[in-house]
Formats: sequence, C-alpha cells, structure tokens
Amino acid sequence: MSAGRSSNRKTGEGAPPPQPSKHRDGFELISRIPIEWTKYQSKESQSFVDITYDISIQDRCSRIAFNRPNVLHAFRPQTIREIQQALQLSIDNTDVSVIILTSNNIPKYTPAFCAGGDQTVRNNNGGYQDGTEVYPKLRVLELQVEMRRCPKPIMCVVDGYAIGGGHILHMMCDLTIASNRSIFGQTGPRMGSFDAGYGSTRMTRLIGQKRSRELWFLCRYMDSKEAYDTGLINASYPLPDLDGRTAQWVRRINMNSSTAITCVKMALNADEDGGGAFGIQQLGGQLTKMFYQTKESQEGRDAFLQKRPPNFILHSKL
Ligand code: S0N
Repeated sequence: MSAGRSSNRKTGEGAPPPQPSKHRDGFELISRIPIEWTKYQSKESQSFVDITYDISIQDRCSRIAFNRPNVLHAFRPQTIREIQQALQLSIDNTDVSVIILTSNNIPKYTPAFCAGGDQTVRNNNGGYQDGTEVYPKLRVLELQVEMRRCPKPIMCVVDGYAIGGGHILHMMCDLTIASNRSIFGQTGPRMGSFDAGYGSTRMTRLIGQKRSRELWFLCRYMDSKEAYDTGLINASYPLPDLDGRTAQWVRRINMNSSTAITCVKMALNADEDGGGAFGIQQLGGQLTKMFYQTKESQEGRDAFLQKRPPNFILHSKL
C-alpha cells in the first residue's frame, strides 16, 4: 500500500517506481563547515603543555590534541597525564557529547598523529620517567582503559604517522578518520617492546589474525588506503577535506541519541572484553543509571525511607 501511495505522490503516473538509496540517510547533506573552537578556560586546561584542549559549544564536542610536533607527538608521562585530565573534563562536561583525539601539525615538521612512547624517557626500570612520575610506569595502559570505559564516543582524526603506542591509541578510539597521507603501523619488535593487551587483541578484532601478525611480526607500515581496506580505519579523505569531514561526522553523531550510543558502545566493548570490569559490568552500570530514573526504581528507595513495603506493581510497565 505504501509503495503505491509513494509512487503516485513522488514520481507521478508512468514514472519508474522509487528505489532504495543509501543517500536517504541524509549524511551527505550535513554541513562540512569546520568546527569553531572556543579555548576552554578551566584551571586544569590552562596548565596543559604537551596537549591543547578546546571545546565547541555549538557542535557539542571537545578536541584533545597532541602538541609535541618536534618529536612527531611522541608521548611522555606528562603527555598521557594531560590527556587523562582532558578526557575527564570532557566526560564531566554536559556540553560535550563527542570527543576528538588528534594532533596539532605545523608545516616545519613531518606530519604525525603520534609516534608512540618517547624513547628518550624510556626508563630501564619498566616504564617511562620524565621526572613527573613517582616511579617509572606504563601510564598509557591506564589511558587505554579510560578511553574504553569513556561513555562518550571518541573519534580519532589522524594526519600523518600513527606508530607504536600512537597507533594503539587510534585503535582504542571508537572511530578513526584520516588524511590520505597518513601511515599506520607497529614497531615494537624492532624497538624492543610490544603490547600484548589491547594493542594486539583490538587489532585482531579490527583486521583479523593474519594481517595483525603481519603488522606486528614484520613491522610493516600501511598507508591510508590499505588501512581503510583492511578495516583499521573508518574513512580516508584528502587532507584539505579533513576538517570539514570531521565536522560532518561529529554533527551526524550529535543528531543521534547519546544514551543509545553509550549503550551500544558498552555492548560492543562487552562483546570483545567479556564479563567483569570492562565488559558486561559497564553495560550493566549504564542500565542501572537509566533504571534509577524510573518511578519503579525510585519506589524501592522511597518505600525504604518511608518505612513501608514497596508497591512496584503500581509503577512497573512490564
Ligand atoms: C615515524 C618516523 C618513521 C618518521 O621519520 P622522519 O620523518 O624521518 O622523522 P624523524 O627525523 O625520525 O623524527 C623527527 C623527530 O622526532 C623524533 N621522534 C620520532 N619518534 C620518536 C619517539 N617515538 N620517541 C622520541 N622521539 C621521536 C626523532 O628522534 C626526531 O627528533 P630529532 O629531530 O631531535 O632527531 C620516525 O620518526 C620513527 O621511526 N620514529 C619512531 C617511531 C616508533 O618506533 N614508535 C614506537 C615507540 N614505541 C612505543 O610506542 C612502544 C609502545 C609499547 O610497545 C607499549 C606497549 C604496552 C605498554 C606500553 C607501551 C609503551 O612503551 O608505551
């Protein structure tokens, strides 16, 4: 019935019947005018040295950017600590629904998203020490988990090298878009290191066993096209389009339900991470948060406080 009605209404007598089209999702109609950033003036963000932190009230997003272009944004403990703080600022800020992780490139230096752990402060006692740690540690592992547990979607915008621990950070993001001059890879077995956690398991889920072993065993790099073809990234765009496409992706996410996105993120995490702390537990936590907002849940608390038996039947919708 609806097909006949739609045919008459939209195409007229004798015209070909309407066909399904992927463009009905409206994605290509979304504005690609680059996001306007407002310098975020909190006490914490003003003291950032290794990163910059900005938000856009209009586009409901934050931008966390590596800012060490002279070392291709290699991270030291201070860099990771600042990203951890910026991530928390983004989580706590109700004006932020999408978080962008990227880098500030300047023409003088090779473009990079992040060249991994800063080898000049890699310590012989099992971690990194730049004078800011009590003892050397692999702080980036904490950040990986925090990104995974972050209830808001994190989108990585890569321009240039994403190597080693920097490559793993892009894999930890929920989405990655990249300029077409970007390069992706691991160097651990050549640099005397490895990541047997998310750095291996996430990659395998993204691109499969054979290609993961190729990236790790050979330390071969992939360009953007190969990275897209294997499923390592979501999209590759010419550099001049990257800011506009970033804006388009953010705006599209923001048109959708943030609660739905959080629950799907947790479910997808649970599929990979299993039960326990990083899987079902987090999905369950989100459900509890929503349950607390129902009359049925509030009845349990209210009855206790009012010293009476609860009447769940009055409020249950099942
Ligand atoms: C990316 C490369 C190929 C670019 O070459 P290009 O264009 O010739 O530039 P360069 O002249 O080499 O670089 C410019 C300046 O940047 C410095 N630099 C680059 N990368 C690093 C780095 N990682 N640490 C410190 N400095 C870096 C260069 O030294 C140069 O400086 P100047 O001008 O002063 O000479 C090329 O740069 C390259 O190959 N870089 C190394 C990339 C790499 O191998 N990264 C991986 C580092 N290791 C990790 O990330 C380990 C992660 C890990 O395994 C892990 C696992 C679990 C838990 C924790 C960890 C962890 O260690 O964090």
